[in-house]
Amino acid sequence: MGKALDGVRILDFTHVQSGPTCTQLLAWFGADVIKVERAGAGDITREQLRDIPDVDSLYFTMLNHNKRSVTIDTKNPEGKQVLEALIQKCDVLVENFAPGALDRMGFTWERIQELNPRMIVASVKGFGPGPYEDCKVYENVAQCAGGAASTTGFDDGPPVVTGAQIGDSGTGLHLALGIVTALYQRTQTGRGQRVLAAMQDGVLNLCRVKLRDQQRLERTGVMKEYPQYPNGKFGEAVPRAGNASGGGQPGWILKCKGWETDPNAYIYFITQAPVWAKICNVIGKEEWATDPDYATPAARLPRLKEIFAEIERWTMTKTKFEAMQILNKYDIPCGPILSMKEIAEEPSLRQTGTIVEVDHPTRGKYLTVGNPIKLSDSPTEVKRSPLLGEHTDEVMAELGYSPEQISALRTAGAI
Ligand code: CAO
Repeated sequence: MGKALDGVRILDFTHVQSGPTCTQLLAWFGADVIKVERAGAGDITREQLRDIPDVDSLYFTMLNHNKRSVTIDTKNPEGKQVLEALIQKCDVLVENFAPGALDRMGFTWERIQELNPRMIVASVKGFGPGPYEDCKVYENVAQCAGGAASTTGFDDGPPVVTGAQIGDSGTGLHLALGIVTALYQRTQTGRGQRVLAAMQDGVLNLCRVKLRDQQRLERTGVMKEYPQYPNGKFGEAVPRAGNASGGGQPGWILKCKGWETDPNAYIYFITQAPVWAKICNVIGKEEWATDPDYATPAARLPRLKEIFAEIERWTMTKTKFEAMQILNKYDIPCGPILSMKEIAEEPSLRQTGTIVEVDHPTRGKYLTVGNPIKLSDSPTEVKRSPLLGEHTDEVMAELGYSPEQISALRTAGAI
């Protein structure tokens, strides 16, 4: 079966996490992704957080599936010529170097346009134009500058970053959408264009509801679904909301049976208004369904702490999975707090290809997260990440270089 992006060639100049997540998605959708790395070194993540000596790390392998790897020294004049040949052959160049690095290499937007006017140049940067545009940025910097850290954690503690890599992988997703959109527009215009996804912007986009709350706070001085209400104080900026729901249905994380020894024996419980009477029945507080102090969402808001404490008395008598089973019978929205171990072992995630076991020539078998986006006419087959320079000769031959030329370029240190 064909793939959605069959025939699209991506010159993948990405490294670390944000850019590689983007090009991995495009590869899963069928694009030919040619990853350019420096000979001898490669993407720095190949050697970061290694669990097996001298073997590509899980950090690298889990972000670079379905790609080909070529080594080119793009600062060597002959290496530059190889890169020029690749620019002429590819549809998209994706990069996430520090600001200005591509220009310093001699590949400005103008130069790339000269070489290939259809080329789409897609970049991840930490910040868009403005005071921080020249800064190097990693995940947690973006989380802090994009509004996530100031709104995550508990009110009596410091700002907290989240384990979800919203700065890196989140921005990679944004960039991937920008690229396929630009490819679509190119079918009308015949022209390439620049695509920029700034990590601060990507994080802020994911924190959209917090900017909503900032404006609500400025207008009303209070946010009744936040744990600070009714007894705490609100300041000028959106506070950290602990585990409160970001939406209009109050929720909280509650202890389940075994919480004393299992750090993940918890459930997220949502007191959705339409099922309030069912919640009251399940927890044995039938009278709350009609009591005017509890019967309406507005009446419940100042009593959320007391309500969740009462629900928790019930959840503590059940394991998180028992609670799930009971609550789901009544359509009460809830979710178990799953550990990574539980997720890795979950059979249904294996069946859908969301968790995939991959074999690697030097590492052996390992687990990875497959494509979270499922296309019915373009199924994803997850293929192992390339070894450093594994496809240099193959790609050079496709560019028209003879074996003798390839060998000369290698001797000259260009590839
Ligand atoms: N041949 C020769 N030189 C190469 C090369 C190749 N194949 N590939 C890269 N280089 C060079 C670059 O040209 C650059 O050289 P100059 O500094 O002389 O211009 C140099 O390698 C290093 O690039 P860098 O500055 O991007 O790398 P770094 O490790 O210092 O910084 C990072 C890493 C991530 C902080 C930075 O790239 C960045 O801010 N990127 C944008 C934001 C981003 O994507 N951050 C998320 C990363 S994932 O957490």
